[in-house]
Amino acid sequence: MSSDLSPLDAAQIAAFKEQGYLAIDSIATPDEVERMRDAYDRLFDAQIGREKGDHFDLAGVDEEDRPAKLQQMLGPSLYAPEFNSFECRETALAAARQILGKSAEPQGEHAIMKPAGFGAATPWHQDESYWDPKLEYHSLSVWVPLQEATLENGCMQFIPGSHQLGVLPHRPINNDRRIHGLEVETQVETARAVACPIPAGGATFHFSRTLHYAGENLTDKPRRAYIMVFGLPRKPFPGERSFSWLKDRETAREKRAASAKSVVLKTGLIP
Ligand SMILES: O=C(O)CCC(=O)C(=O)O
Repeated sequence: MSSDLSPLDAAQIAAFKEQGYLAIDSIATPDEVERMRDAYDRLFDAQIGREKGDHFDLAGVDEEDRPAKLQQMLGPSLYAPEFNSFECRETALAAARQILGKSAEPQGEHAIMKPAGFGAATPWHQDESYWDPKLEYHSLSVWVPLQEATLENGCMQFIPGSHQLGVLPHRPINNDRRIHGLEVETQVETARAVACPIPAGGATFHFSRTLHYAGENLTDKPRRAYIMVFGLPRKPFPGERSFSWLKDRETAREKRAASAKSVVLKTGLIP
């Protein structure tokens, strides 16, 4: 990384724009990673935000008496304000502005934790498939593992060039409307997938249409990732579009959010 204000060099920016993904070895110092991990574990141990629908099982039916296979938390900084002061947020924003332009802004943050030993795979998907189809997006995510990310614990994998596709048809995992997580319906050319193992405090970047996946966690330690979303101010989508897979959902998370009137839900950005 060349400097805090220009974290990416020209070759990295060009590669990202061409391939739709990028991996770098460092965006957060070891000391910062340790502080982030402490805050992260505190939030997940207490399942903070669950009653508002901000903590849930992305890959299962999210019932109270079943262990969550793929835990997601929306807006961790709402519950642990120290996330706002971690320097990697500024660095990631600076990198996003190098790619998208100066008007790129933070558009959300979340965390995905794969529990030790049984953390489920995150199926192939495009983030935009989760979002309001009435809006147009020029967005990217910065994914930061808080321990080494490996093939064994579920590092990120990408299909090069897939950011050039439109939004492909998706469905809830296993076609079960009670499950929050989405999977792409069309066949993915997994032989073309590029796995990106990176050290703790490294980062992968992907556009909102880049097809991506993360495998199961087969290790005896949790796989923690903190994810920041940045984008240009959203505008109305030119023309008609609707995402049929977002209709008629019946997730426990949405029910909890509706009864608690979750703030994060209203942002419409739930990758
Ligand atoms: O952390 C994961 O398992 C998946 C992350 C992801 O899908 C994302 O950041 O958009």
